[in-house]
Order: sequence, then structure tokens, then C-alpha cells
Amino acid sequence: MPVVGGTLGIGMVGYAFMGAAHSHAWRTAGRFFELPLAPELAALCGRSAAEAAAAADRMGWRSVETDWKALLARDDVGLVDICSPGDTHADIAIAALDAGKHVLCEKPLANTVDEARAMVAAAARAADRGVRSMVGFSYRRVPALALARRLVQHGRIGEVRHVRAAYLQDWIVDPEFPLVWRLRREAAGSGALGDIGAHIVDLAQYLTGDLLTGVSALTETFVRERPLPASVAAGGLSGSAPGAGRGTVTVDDAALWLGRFAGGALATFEATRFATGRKNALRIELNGSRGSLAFDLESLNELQFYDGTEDADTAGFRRILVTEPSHPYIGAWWPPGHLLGYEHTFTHQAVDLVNDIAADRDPVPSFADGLRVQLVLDAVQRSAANSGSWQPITD
Ligand code: SOE
Repeated sequence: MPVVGGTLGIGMVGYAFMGAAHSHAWRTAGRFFELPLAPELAALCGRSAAEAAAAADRMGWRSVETDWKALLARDDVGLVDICSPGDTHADIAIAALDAGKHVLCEKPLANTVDEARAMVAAAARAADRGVRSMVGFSYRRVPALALARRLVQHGRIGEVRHVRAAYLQDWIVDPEFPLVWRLRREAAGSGALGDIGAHIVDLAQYLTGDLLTGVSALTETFVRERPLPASVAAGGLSGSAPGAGRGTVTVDDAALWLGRFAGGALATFEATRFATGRKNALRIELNGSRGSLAFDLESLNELQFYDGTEDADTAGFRRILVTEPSHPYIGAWWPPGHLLGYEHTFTHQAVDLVNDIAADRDPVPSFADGLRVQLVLDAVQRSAANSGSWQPITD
């Protein structure tokens, strides 16, 4: 278990949107939660020394590297945090785990099932040596969704019959938004499907405790050509200055699919970046034999609960404001009614990972959980490429 004294040195690869969110989490975790190990922002890695140095200064990192392999040779780095595009995940995670470094890898785990399988194998080898790994499906750590999982596990909605999930964004509706890395298959693996569809697949499987066994899907690319960005590495949702020329979009803009769970529940999924006006609307609803749960990320402190066992005269969806000390994670923050935000989920993720490492315990979601999502994404792509034909999902 590669930790130095009471600290856990972090080496982070990438410093854009997720890098900023993870940096905030590593800085904040020990200030609100009692931790057995103190995360230290040891080294930030980026290809441009100047840009990485500016980001390190802004985000509080102690040093800079321009080659991720250098992180693996540093004794003051015990954990590698991968916040770079999907085509880098497998190489970095496998090398880091084999070098005895714990790994946190952003979602989706990989760009292909083969890469994900190799990462799962490396994680298993590493776990035998007490080296831990986690994939960053951070929405599991929204208190309202962690409460939803608890209610489902306690049977409060009975047998799950339906899962209805959508993740709606609109940041590329403008056809002049540049061709950033998230719109190029070789970097991102897929478009809305892997970027935001991965979240709703993981949440559907996490909340139900069940796995999808097959899907039928459609995908579409509405805008097939875009201006090249000034910086090819640009990935930001807020875009970057357009450069010279135009390029082809090689990923989906939207994906819709049906699914069936092993336990018999039916599911519908929608992941799109063309839901004009919807900025970050992850919506998921579970309908069960005794009740229902519904959540919208744009109201992330609230969980809608329908208790079907209530008297018909008074039954109805009610809003649970998930800010009580008894609710997951809330006790470390503010008094009831003082709300949390998107960034808190990353702090909760860091807290749970540090606690798992110190307890010599396998974190969740594991790389195996990440592979289970990758198998669904792959089946969706196969179905969409074959006229929506039903695609079984097997390990
Ligand atoms: C862009 O769609 C994005 O930043 C995703 O990559 C994140 O996973 C999601 O949390 C917010 O939107």
C-alpha cells in the first residue's frame, strides 16, 4: 500500500474540467471529513509545461510533470488520478497499477471493451498487492442518489419494474462549436453515449443492483462537420477559439436505447447533447411494485419519492430535501437546508477512495463496474450499427 507516513501523494494527469473538479476535491476532502491519510497535491501532469505550470499554480499543485510516466517513478506519488481523454486511460492506468500506484480513472473507464478488460485484469493483479483502483462515476455520491440506492435496497419501492433515464445537454447545438476532442472517436471512443450515457448506465445498474442483459439502440450525428479548434487538445464544454479549416465529427450526438435487466425490469435511456435548453439534466426514475423514485441533477439536493403503500387519499410524489445529517455525506457539511453542489460529489469520491485505501479495501465503483458499463456502451453501438437489432450483453 504505497502511502508515505500519514499522507497520500496524488499525481494527476490532465487539468481541464475534470482536473479542476478533482483538484478541488483533493484540496477539500481533509478539511471537511476526518481522513486516515492526508491527500497531498504532489504533481500535475500536462503536455504543455507552461499551461500545466499555470494550472498547477491556480489549482494548488506542488510540482509539474510533462510526461505521465514520470509520475510512476516518484516516491511522493502514491495515487495516479487520470483526468485526461479516454484514449489515454488504459495505458496510464495499467502502467500505474503495475508500478504499485493506486488509480482513480475518470469515466468512461476506456474507449473499448478490450481496453476495459485489460484494465480490470491489471486492477485485479494490483489488488492482490494492496494497490486499489476506482472509476469516477461520481454521481453515485450525490447524497440524493446514495439515499435512493439505500431506499431501493431496503425494499421501499418493492420490485423494480421500470428504469427511465435521460442525460440531456445542449453545449454543441451551435454548428460552429469547434471539433474538440470529445467529438473525435479516436480520442473519446464515442460521443454523448460514452460521455454522458455512461453515467446513466452506471446509475441504473447501481440503483437497482441489477445488470442489463440486452439493448436495442439508435444513434445520430446531427452536425457532421465543425470548425477545427485552435488547440487540438481542446476539450472544454465552453469551447475554444476556432482554428483554420473544418473537420468531420466521428461520434454520436445522441443515443436512444431500450434495455432489459436480468431481474426483468424494462428500461429506456436517452443521452443527447442536442436537448436545446437542457444544460446538465440527468434524470432517472425507478417505478417499483410498492413505489417510485425520481431524481433530476438540475435539482440535485432533492429526491422525489412515491410511497405506494400510503393511503390513496394522501399518496403522491413528495420531495425529500436531502440535507439531513442522517443522509449520506451531509453530516460533514452544513445544517439542514443548506444545499450542496456538483463539486461535492467529487469530494465524496475522494473521501471514500482514501478511506478504502487506508482500510485496504476494494473501492466502488471498481474497474469491473466500469467494464460492465463499457459492455453496455459497446452493445448500444453494435445495435445502432445494425438497424437497432437486439444485442445481448454477456461478460
Ligand atoms: C460533459 O458532458 C461532462 O463534463 C461530462 O464529461 C461529465 O462526466 C459530466 O459530469 C458533466 O458533463
